Amino acid sequence: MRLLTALIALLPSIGHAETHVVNMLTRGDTGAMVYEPAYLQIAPGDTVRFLPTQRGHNAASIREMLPEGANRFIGQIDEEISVTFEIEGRYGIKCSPHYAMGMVMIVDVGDVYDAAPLPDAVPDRARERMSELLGR
Ligand SMILES: [Cu+2]
Repeated sequence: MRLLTALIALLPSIGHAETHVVNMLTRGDTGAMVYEPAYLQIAPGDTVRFLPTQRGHNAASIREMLPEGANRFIGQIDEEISVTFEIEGRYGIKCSPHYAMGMVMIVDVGDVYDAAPLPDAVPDRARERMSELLGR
C-alpha cells in the first residue's frame, strides 16, 4: 500500500507533458519578423506548436544550435509544425527565409546551465536577437 501511494505521488511528474504555442509573425507586438514568444523554457517531453499565424514563415532547427543526439526538424512555409523536445539542452530555431533578418527563437529544454556560446555561423542580426533573449 505504501508503494502504491508512492507511485501515485509520482504520476503528476510522469507523462504530464505540456504543449506550448508559438506564433510566427511578420509584424508582432515585439517587432517585425518575430516568433512570439521568442524564448521558452520547457521540460523534456514537452511539445511546441509553431503556428503560421501570419504568412511566409516556418520553423527549423539551427544546425549549430542543436543538442547532441537531438533530431533536426524543418517546417514547411505557411504550415504548422509540432515538435516534441525529448533531449535537454539549448535549441536555436530559425525561420528559413528570414534567418539573416534575425527571425530566431531559443528553446531551453530542462535546466540549461552550461550552454555553449552562440556559434559564429549564426548571422549577426540573429545573434543580436538571441543575445537580447538570453539577457533578459
Ligand atoms: Cu519568417
